[in-house]
Amino acid sequence: TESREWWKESVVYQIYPRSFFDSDGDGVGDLRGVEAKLDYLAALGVDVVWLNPVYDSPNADNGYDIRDYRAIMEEFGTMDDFDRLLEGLHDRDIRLIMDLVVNHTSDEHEWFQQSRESRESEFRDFYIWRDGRGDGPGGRGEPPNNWESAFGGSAWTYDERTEQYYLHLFDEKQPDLNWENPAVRERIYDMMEWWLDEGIDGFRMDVIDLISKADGLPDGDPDSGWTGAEHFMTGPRAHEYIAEMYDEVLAGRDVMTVGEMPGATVEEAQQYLGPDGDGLNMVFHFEHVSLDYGESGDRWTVGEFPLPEFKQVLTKWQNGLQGEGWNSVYLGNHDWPRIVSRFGDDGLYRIESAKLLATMLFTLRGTPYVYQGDEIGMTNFPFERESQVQDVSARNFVERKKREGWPMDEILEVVSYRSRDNARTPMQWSDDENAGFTEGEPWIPVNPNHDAVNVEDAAAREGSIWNYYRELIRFRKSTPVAVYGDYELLLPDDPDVYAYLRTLGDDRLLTVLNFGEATPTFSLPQSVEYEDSECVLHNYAVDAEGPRSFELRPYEARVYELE
Ligand code: TEU
Repeated sequence: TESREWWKESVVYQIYPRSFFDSDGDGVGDLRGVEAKLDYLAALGVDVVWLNPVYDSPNADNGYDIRDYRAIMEEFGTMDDFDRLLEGLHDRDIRLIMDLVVNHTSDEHEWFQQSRESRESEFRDFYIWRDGRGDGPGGRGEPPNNWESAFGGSAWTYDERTEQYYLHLFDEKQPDLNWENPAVRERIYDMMEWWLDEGIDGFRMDVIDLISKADGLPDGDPDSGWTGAEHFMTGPRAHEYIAEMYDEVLAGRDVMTVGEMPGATVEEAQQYLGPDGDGLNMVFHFEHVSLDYGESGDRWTVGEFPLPEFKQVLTKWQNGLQGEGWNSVYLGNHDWPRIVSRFGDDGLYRIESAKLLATMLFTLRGTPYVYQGDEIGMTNFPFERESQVQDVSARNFVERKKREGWPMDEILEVVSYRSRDNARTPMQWSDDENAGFTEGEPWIPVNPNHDAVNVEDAAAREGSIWNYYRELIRFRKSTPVAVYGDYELLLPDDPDVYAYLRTLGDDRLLTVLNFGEATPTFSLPQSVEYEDSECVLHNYAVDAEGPRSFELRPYEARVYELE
């Protein structure tokens, strides 16, 4: 049987501090702003906060380009503010996990500054430097291989000073660290220990499956969605490094870890996690959130989103990690569009569909992650102008398409669906100016729908999305089968309905989710027998009859306890 752990029973709430709450009127959210909302988090009932990067950074990628791992970004506050926040969380029995970004640093990090100084620098091998290929323009040669940056363009940038290229899988201001170098690993482990000694409760590890690059850095398949990926997603020594990190830093500490892994398969996850695995607790895999990638194989074309495939992917992970690890359950975060806009309906059925998605998050097997604002059903941003696009990856897309001669309205159409900015607009606290997020000028525009979609309204309104999240959180806490129950998919081929059963001893939970506007009839397979049933969660009024057969309303969600 599954071992009982606090991080399996927890609900995680993700805070993107830049957009959460601004305490000092400079238009940027900050640590004191999070502190000011601690009672809000406690009222919602979450157990763990995951804080996106708050370290000193020039913000080429909003904090994912770290200049100093042991200092707080000035805009966000001071180390004192951090300590106060941590204390305030712990006082409320809420744990804190921090983003650990160690695939790369900022090019302004002292290590890189030294590394780029000369080929003889003791920090040279902290990063990945190579000569260009051939003679190329100005004698620099072409980039050492054909790998692409996740944000578009070559993954290599030429540096005049020492006449070599350095590798960056993300922006050119995010040079990749060289994990082959034991001195790099040692510095990282020291830094992790330093933060754990500060009293934090774990890490969300940014793109941690990318840290090992294949020997010789061979060219990648140019037709894959991310050229080079097969040579750096779970590269040859990824498991070894993570197991080492576990032994050196994490073993024996009561912390929680979740590795963000853009390329991870179930089999790889089993090894990162499982009982004989590398020691991580959870991974964020990308399979269910990349199903609608179009013909480009990445997020910049829009494809189909078939429910049977979605169910099949989630089911593969539910079953694949049974006894072999533990799932993280998420539908969005700061890198994806708003979940209700993407998987639900942000118009007529915004409330119903937001509740349906929440029902799924809290009744699958795994630890649920709630991204700030999803608990009030925040939606994508209505982009109208190019100047509204801020995210580095979306900006690069806009520039690329402009060069290709695309009309701006077509570019903005894709951006509206895809840009990470959608999830980064300020948290909507009230219907006041700037949604109560700041007294100043917000760093990114507030969604105009804050007049209707905001915390103040939702918290006071019976039947709101917010109150439903609260109910779900309480439900999960008091219902062991919702946490530990085995998972079984029902009606795999049903194109409209996602239904599954969770079983723990004599306890059974049946979840039925209607993913659309159609009104299909649900029929519980005869093999599932029960004497009595009670509908314990629902987003419409439900009659007393059992779940044997009933017609579903648009985006209807029901959870039954079966006896
Ligand atoms: O994201 C990793 C990642 O691969 C993507 O989701 C990325 O946002 C996408 O490819 C861009 O189009 C993590 C962080 O969550 C993200 O915010 C950072 O930008 C990225 O790593 C680099 O640190």
